[in-house]
Amino acid sequence: MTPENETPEGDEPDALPPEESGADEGAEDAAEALPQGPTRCGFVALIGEPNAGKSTLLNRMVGAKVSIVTHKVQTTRTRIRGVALEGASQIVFVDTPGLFRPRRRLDRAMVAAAWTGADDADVICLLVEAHRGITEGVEEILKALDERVRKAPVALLINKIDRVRPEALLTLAQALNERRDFARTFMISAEKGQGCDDLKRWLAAQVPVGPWHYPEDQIADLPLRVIAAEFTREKLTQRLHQELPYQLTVETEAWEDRKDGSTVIRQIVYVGREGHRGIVLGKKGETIKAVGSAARADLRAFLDRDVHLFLEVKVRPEWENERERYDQMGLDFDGRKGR
Ligand SMILES: Nc1nc2c(ncn2[C@@H]2O[C@H](COP(=O)(O)OP(=O)(O)OP(=O)(O)O)[C@@H](O)[C@H]2O)c(=O)[nH]1
Ligand SMILES: [Mg+2]
Repeated sequence: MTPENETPEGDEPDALPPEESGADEGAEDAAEALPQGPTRCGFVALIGEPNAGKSTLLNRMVGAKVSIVTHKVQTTRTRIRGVALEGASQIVFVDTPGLFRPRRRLDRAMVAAAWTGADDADVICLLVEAHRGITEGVEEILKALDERVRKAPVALLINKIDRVRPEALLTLAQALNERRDFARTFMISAEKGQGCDDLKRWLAAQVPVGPWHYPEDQIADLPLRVIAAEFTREKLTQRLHQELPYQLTVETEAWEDRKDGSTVIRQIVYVGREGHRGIVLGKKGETIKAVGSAARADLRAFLDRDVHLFLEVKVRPEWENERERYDQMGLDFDGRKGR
């Protein structure tokens, strides 16, 4: 990944003129995609209850799978930045862990990371699930928004509109707008795409004028080894039941890009108990084998190269209380702030 703050062209892309924006590479139809007017760049935080569809939306906006998605709550554990372009705007979407009432240390670190994402954003998008409406969790988030967000505009995104009848949407939008003065309300389906183009165009106009933070072809700002570990955690979460997905973590231990064009990745799955190790391995190692091949397929697509993935499962009873594990995830051990 390319370091942050590296600009797409030279030192002063402040008002990136079209002829310096990569058009000179050749293709005539590239002219159509040239940024119009001064460049813009800013951070858009996606917040909401667990499972609201934040990561699904980030991936749609970026156009690639950057953040993992499962049908279970509390999938995302840290802030994940995905970069999207719209006209002359570079929009840095910040996916955050869901906001919920934390119980354990890991929960506290996750919720702190989510709020840090919101505090640092130019625009905040609050996702509310259309079919669930104003839950207790949504109420709490609205209250917290009132208390801590004063400057940044907050847009309301009613997500999963494919799951409800249109009449219900208007009532929900009205009720939420009575509760808070949102900068805009969008009805979207992050999964199916409805409303997402409008949302992206609007956000592109909201982010401040300024140079792009990332090179034109960068889509994520997260170390590759973390993305790789996340892909494996997604597959584990999809296959394991009850509390187990919440009681494990995955770390990339070794990464080797070989001359033959392939990459060798070694990862460790940390679990809290011996019994959990057996479940993660599965009968004759079937579960871990299936997880490995599904994760490898995602990694191949993401890296666009052949991948050899080796997974090891280790019992580490205290992993949730080890600072090192949080550092690896980009979380603050003390739950004060995120990355
Ligand atoms: N029907 C429908 N399902 C959706 C939509 N958007 C997301 N989902 C599903 O909702 C579930 C949760 O999606 P995620 O993107 O992981 O949600 P999240 O807000 O990132 O969840 P956490 O990381 O746990 O906070 C997944 O099963 C998605 O496929 C949508 O527009 N319509
Ligand atoms: Mg998520």
